Amino acid sequence: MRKYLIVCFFSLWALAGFAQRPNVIFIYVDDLGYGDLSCYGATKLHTPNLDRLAAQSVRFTNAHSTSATCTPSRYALMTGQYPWRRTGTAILPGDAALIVPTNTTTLPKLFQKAGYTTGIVGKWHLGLGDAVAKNWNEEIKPGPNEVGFDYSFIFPATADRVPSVFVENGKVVALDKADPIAVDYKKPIGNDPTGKEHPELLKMKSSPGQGHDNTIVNGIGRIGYMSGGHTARWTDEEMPLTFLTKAKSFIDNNKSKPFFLYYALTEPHVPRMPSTMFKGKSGLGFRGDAILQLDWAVGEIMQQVTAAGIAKNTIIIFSSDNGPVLDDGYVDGAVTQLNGHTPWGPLRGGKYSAFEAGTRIPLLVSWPGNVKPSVSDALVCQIDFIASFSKLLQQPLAASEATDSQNMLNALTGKTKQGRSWLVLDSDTYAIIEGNWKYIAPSNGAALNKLTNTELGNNPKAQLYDLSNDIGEKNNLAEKQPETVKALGELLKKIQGY
Ligand code: NG6
Ligand code: CA
Repeated sequence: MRKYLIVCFFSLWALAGFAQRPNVIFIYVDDLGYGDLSCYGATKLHTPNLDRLAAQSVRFTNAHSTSATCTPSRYALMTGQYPWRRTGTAILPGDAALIVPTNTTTLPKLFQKAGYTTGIVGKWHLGLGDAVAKNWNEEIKPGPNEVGFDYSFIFPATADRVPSVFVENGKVVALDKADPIAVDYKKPIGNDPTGKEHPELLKMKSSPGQGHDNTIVNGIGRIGYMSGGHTARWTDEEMPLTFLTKAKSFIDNNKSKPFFLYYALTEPHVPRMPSTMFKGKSGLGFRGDAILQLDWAVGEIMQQVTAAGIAKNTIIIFSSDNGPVLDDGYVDGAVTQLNGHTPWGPLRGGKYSAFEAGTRIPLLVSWPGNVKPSVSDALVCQIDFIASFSKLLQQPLAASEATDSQNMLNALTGKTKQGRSWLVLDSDTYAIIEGNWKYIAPSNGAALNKLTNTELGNNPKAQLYDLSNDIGEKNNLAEKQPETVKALGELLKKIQGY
């Protein structure tokens, strides 16, 4: 009977035209801009490994995260639902509870259902446990393992937030029980120095007014306070190798059966504290160095996949969770050593922004033998991976599951340049792209994020841009095209259910 089922299963795959179920490695980087890679036109920075990946990929020029910051984009990627459908999906503190319901269909659960082994290595930022108050010294759950990952090696929130520790399958790595961890985002705890009181102890200054001056870990002021867990605290310079080693072992351990690896690198998010190998290498300050470092990690993964003999049958996807930012909390040379580099490429705005640079991000999809290298301007979004993989894996989704995800498999694999007809984006405000039109809803939010020097795209008046000839969103056509404004405003409301 079992044998019969197995035969049946593989015949289905054969019917679908795939010899073997492909492995999937999804490489997700943090705050990398549309113009940050040489395969996307950067000339001041050279990212040869991503160039190599791009040369075997569909390279997307109109791909988006749903949101201009991390938590909501990752929520959408995991659940196939717009983050604004659920409250509490904005940037999370490091002690937040898990925001992905454990009974929701998720991208990794879909792979599990299809018989894959699933793993996450890297940044999580979707909360842990049932409540803010939690014991970091016992098993912490629910977390990634309860929403679809068989294996997890993560840090809880962001590299600039406490607790600055790794968590492997729910347990803090290298924790000394005699030195228990406590975390507080409201008031100082323990006796560790803070960046505010002891700036002389910092190896990298925090930017004035940005608040990265609480507990010092590894000579860097963080957001939030932690005490204890001294042996478990990470060393930023070692982080890339730590994650890479875990990702490589996951690949090695699972190479003989289909696997899904979500490899979520922290680069080039702050604090940028590259390893010695990359410090000063880019000539553009630590942000540039961090980009070279992530490029190197991508090359290492590609090499590992080749060495394991699975390159042909492995899909590698590369993307970023939101657009670029220079000064996001530390004085690290990103502004002063920019040297003419344009992380946002031809786009306006950046991280936090309703303008295109907030959410239009690099996206590469590689699958040797199955995906013909090309450039695609199809409108696609990370929210679509779950529906697209549901198609590829032949694991149908019920109407109530991943409700905002659209099957873009043919666009993602380069078979068509027809993508979505519309897409809703969020930052402080909402925007919708339909065809060449981009509508940004009126907002009373600040026009400029003064701390990061980012144009946020907020305007009390409606904005309408024709992206076919104004990708830099300079020419607001709202007054000239009131009917288009009205139609897009109504479409947005309809999608949002108002
Ligand atoms: C912001 C932080 C910023 C960064 C961001 C999260 C301040 C002033 N700024 O609130 O440094 O941590 O949150 O980035 O606190 S994200 O990519 O994870 O969304
Ligand atoms: Ca981010």
